[in-house]
Amino acid sequence: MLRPQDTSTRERKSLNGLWSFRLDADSVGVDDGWFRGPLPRAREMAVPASFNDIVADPAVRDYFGDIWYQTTVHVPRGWAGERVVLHFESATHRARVWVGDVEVMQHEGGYTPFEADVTEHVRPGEEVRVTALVNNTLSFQSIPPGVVEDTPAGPRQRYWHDFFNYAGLHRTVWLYSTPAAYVADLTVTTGLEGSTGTVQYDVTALGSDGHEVTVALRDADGREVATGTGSHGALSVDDVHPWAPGDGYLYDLEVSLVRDGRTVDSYHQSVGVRTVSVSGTQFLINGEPFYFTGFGKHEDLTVIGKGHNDAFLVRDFELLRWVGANSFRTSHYPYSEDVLDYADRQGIVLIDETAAVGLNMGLGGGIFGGQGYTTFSPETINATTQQVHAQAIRELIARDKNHPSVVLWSIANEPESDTEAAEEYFRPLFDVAREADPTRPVGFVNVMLAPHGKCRVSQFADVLMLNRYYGWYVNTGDLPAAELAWEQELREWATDGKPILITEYGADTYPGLHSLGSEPWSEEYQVEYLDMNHRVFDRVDAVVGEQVWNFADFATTSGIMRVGGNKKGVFTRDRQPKAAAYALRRRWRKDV
Ligand code: GCB
Repeated sequence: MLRPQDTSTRERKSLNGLWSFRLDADSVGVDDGWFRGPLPRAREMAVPASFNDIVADPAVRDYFGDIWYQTTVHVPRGWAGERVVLHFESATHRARVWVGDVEVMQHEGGYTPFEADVTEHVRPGEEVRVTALVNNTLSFQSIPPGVVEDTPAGPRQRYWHDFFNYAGLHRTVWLYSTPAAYVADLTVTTGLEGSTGTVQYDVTALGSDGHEVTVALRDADGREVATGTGSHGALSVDDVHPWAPGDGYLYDLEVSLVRDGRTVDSYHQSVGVRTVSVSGTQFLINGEPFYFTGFGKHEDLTVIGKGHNDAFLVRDFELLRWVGANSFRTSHYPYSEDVLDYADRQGIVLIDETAAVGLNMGLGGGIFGGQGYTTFSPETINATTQQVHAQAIRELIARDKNHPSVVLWSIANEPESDTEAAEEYFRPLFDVAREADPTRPVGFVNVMLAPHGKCRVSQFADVLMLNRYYGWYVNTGDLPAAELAWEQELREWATDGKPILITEYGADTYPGLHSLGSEPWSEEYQVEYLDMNHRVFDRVDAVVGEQVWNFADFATTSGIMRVGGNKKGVFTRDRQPKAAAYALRRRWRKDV
């Protein structure tokens, strides 16, 4: 599925703004036909945004179940004869959508796009009603999983990931047009041979019998550097300017459908010419060893929750550059496509992760220990979940395959991985990822509970991604002991001969809390904790990167392990630096 865009043959109209909104705790809306007219007894709600922190009612914040959104849109007059498509960039965690009285689509999964051809249900020049029934309940068959437990005080949603279950319409909703014959999909892969770049392309066109596909590649100054015909082929670029970390150089590939000399459809794809590979314990970008510096992040903001915001997008990337980060992981779900597009342009390297987080009954919300369930079983995470997970992997790769910034797929964060059931569950999922994208390495993020020798899933991974909290969750406050234990574990992993990425290490830090004795939670401790980790990483050659947990403080469920959320941010939730930010800047930036 291609992201909607305006071109010489296409137009799009954003449906963002204030929508009618209503919770439906008893799930009566479908039977009562709420989509058949103006949403009864509705209030207004911002799109894009999570609804949770907007309404001044704790019951709404923690609500789970059915949620209705509705708006109307004028279909442009000029779209007569065109194909009209309704496109949601995401709906968390699932949705059913009606146009007028007709249900046009359903989608499972809260962080990837979905769309429907609605040409037959709209009339250019007229207004049409769009109604979305969003549902944010997590179950053992959703990604991420959760469970609704009956308690004396009523049903309660439980889940095992350490961030607040924000929900709603977090990203743009589009109505867009294409010609009846259109470019439906496009896959681009690139290569480098000395100063020559190659751009392989594969176009899927629909409704296009008798049309010819042509492609033109232009450099950043708009100069045409290569052309081709046919739905697939390889272009060669002399004196190529590669895409590289810190140098987000992009070419523009224009794909056209041509008939009788006339361009019927045109679509533009940014292309960064770069290679990614793993060789022994090295991670190579353009054939050069790459060392990741950066963070695990979240889409998390005050008031709008997981709603996308361009100002914070730019602010966050400013801070990444300021601190010397060259990369981040889209922990723990696919981020807005605006983030990926921006990372391409800024030359920021991404580890792109699915929403498979919390598949581990040995932990929950920062707490180690049994959560009262067996992780993999017919009643809990089972074959159905595995199918949903496989689909989440396919949708992530289908959406993000053409982004040069994405160098590695992470198919899960900290799942149970030390059991036979885990091995059986994950083996086919690695195949799914590799089939969907043979060009990028694939991995998953390993948890401390499954150390080297016990983990049965890391055998399938091209890169070892480790989250470790020596000096925080273990050896708390004892950095010398932490340093010994951490180095010992890391050296064991290094015997696997694969690159090791430290995808999480961090210490909760209350901004403004100081302690000469460098006690946990103080800004001094966070600095010393990071220093200790860096000494360890620098002594183990197989370590190819360090991503601190977390870029910024973020919202979580309430619990005795959290003080107003997770405070492991190097920046506060409003994006101001803690002392650790300056320490990282000194390590990561060679120029200051
Ligand atoms: C982890 C998780 C992350 C948590 C973090 C923590 O290992 O991957 O989601 O927020 O630990 O702070 O406990």
